[in-house]
Amino acid sequence: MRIDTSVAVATAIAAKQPLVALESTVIAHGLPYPQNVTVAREMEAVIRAGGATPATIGVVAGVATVGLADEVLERFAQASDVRKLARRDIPLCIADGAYGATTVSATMALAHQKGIEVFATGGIGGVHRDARSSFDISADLTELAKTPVIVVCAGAKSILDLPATVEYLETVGVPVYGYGTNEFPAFYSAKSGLSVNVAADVHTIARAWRAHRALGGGGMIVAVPPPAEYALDPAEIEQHILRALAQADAAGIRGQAVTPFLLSAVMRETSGESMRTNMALLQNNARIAAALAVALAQG
Ligand code: PSU
Ligand code: MN
Repeated sequence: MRIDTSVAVATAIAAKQPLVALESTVIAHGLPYPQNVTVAREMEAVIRAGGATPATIGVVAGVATVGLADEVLERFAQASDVRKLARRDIPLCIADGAYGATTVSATMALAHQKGIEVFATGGIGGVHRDARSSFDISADLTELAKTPVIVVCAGAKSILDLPATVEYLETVGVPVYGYGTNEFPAFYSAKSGLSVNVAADVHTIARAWRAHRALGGGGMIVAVPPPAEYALDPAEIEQHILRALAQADAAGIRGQAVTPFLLSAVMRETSGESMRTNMALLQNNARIAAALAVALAQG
């Protein structure tokens, strides 16, 4: 299978320099224009400033691409014909010669093909609140179980059943480390009431990662709380989330459309405040991912 790389990404891979993968679904289906392309560029800049090479991943006219060019980022941010790709959606996107934005699962799969071990994003998918009846569990979790990539994120949004998500990750053997915290962050807020193991710094994570890999482990989560000055009140967010869930239910939203629907409904329900939190934590995660990639490259 053909996987194109940008010159910068190819050069960094050849020289064994640190790289950080970035997803494109957060651009195409997670945030509105133009904030989506602004934050995509800011994340790339933060990673370069941290001494690593950013590799934003997507499928461009049927070609899996690691290191999207800036004009392609712009297209992903604006176009309505960009598919949302979980791992299982990549093959048909390639066969159709279509455009596709990669979710966490698809980004991990393609990053791993190029040997990239660190990936920064906002929130992972997980077990949905109605999973007992809908069976809706994100493919991100099964990908984390098998594909050796470290996902630096702010936990997951509480549109999901966070306790069930954390339990699932334990069941399938995914280490979940709170970055300087023993609590799994709930994206907008640092607190979820769920305990995880603490990782003190990137060097500790790098050592744990080598041990995990030596044991044949798959993915790992480094969960970073949102920067304190941008964190929002969990009780207030819950009210917005309940309204978003009710809207999704009333509209009969199912399957792949559920997460993008809930994300935009929560965005509508909350003010510009939640957008600022979202952008701040994406940048913060990119910064920590770059430091981790540098620590791993130092051996
Ligand atoms: N959560 C967010 N923002 C996002 C996503 C999740 O706060 O943009 C995106 C990611 O790409 C994630 C995907 O991999 O949604 C999960 O979708 P699903 O629940 O359909 O598996
Ligand atoms: Mn789903």
